[in-house]
Amino acid sequence: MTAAHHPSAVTAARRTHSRAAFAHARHLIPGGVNSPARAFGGVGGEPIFFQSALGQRLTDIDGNTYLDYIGSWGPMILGHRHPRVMAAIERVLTTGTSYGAPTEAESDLAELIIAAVPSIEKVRMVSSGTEAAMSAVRLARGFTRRDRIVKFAGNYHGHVDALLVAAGSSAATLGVPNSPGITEGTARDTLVLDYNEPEQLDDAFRAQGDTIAAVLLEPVVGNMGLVVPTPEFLEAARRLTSRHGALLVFDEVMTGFRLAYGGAQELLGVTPDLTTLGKIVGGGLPLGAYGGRADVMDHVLPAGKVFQAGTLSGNPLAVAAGMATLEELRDTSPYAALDRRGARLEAGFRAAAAQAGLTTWTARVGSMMTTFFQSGPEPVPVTGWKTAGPSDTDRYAAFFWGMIDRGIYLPCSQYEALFFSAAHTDADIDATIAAAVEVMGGMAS
Ligand code: KE4
Repeated sequence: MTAAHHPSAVTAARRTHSRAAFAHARHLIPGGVNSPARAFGGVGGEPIFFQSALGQRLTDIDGNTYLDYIGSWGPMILGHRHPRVMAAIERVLTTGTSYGAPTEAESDLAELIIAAVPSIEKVRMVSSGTEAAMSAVRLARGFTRRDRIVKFAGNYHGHVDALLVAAGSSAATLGVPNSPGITEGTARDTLVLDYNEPEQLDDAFRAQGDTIAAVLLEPVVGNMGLVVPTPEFLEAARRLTSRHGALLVFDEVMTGFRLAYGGAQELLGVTPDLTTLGKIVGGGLPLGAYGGRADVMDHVLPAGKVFQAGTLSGNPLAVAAGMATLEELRDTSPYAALDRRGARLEAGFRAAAAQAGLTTWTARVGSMMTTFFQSGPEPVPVTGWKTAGPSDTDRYAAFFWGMIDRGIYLPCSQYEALFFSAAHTDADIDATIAAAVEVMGGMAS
């Protein structure tokens, strides 16, 4: 279903500069944006252009402020312009921002990542989550000398050719499961199964286990909206990959340092062979990473023969922002407070939907949450793309715009998780719930 247009009538007049900026941008940049997730395709209307942010708040170019529940799609777990992160960046501005040569700071960040993430013995830095996923896939194929990759419908791993098949995130929102430009040859080596259906994994490994290089998954899914794995699913993925000599790869670009300091794998108690990271690990600057078993990572050039490279990989500015962010998370451990506020927000949204007589399914882990709007009489548990896909995206769009009218900036797609930061206060959460009560009340079927 494509979302009907729900431009917020109440405040559209307050976003005249955004409208003009968008009209101008579209002449210069495809779709007027540098990433489709920002284009508001899933909620109709036009994207809002921003000029600044501080803590939990964003300010658009018309001067309107919003409580930020995207946080740059995950990186801003400390809130925008955290003093410790800003100070670290300012220090680098006095020395140099890129050398194309090694620096000690990269080893310091590597040590921090290795100390934090249970599965990582060695790590390589890159410049995005996509690059981390692309590199991990190539490494898994090079290490196992096998071709096939297993991924799951509704999981998104960046715009990697081999993985842009039935992807979640903006690809799912835009209803483009297979992007033009992906060759048959590429897609042939990617097996797409259903998340949380371990019997499909059993069947795949029984049929072709000796051709599978890796199973790649989001250990808690953000990219079809939030979906939690069942223990049986993760157990099957770990057991079957071990038994058949394939690698288990956790894509923790979203969940890394978000759900716990050690990521989803610390919470779930499952140790993958490789982990990809992004977003928080760069503190909002361009930095991704992939790491894991040393015997696997030592196959990466120049230690081994699997090629991977990057001009700006591990650059001082991004490393400084990442270091400061991870040190602050290590020193302050905001996770219990994030979970407490998350529980408050979850209870508030559930109660608001019940009060309005709306059918919804809300899923949450820590400070990641999604309320799925559904069109049936009873809530349907969302366990994978088959139950996420049929969500009522028009209803979600109406909710989104109603919240925009009240200064609450939620993800511009039903198939995304919201994030909130350590800067969000109890009062912010309560104001968000109050807004949801009003908006959902006005949507009552
Ligand atoms: P980037 O290349 O965008 O840094 O990371 C790709 C990626 C990989 N893995 C996971 C689990 C991810 O969530 C992402 C990127 N997430 C999207 C939001 N769902 C980023 C927003 C965007 O594409 O603009």
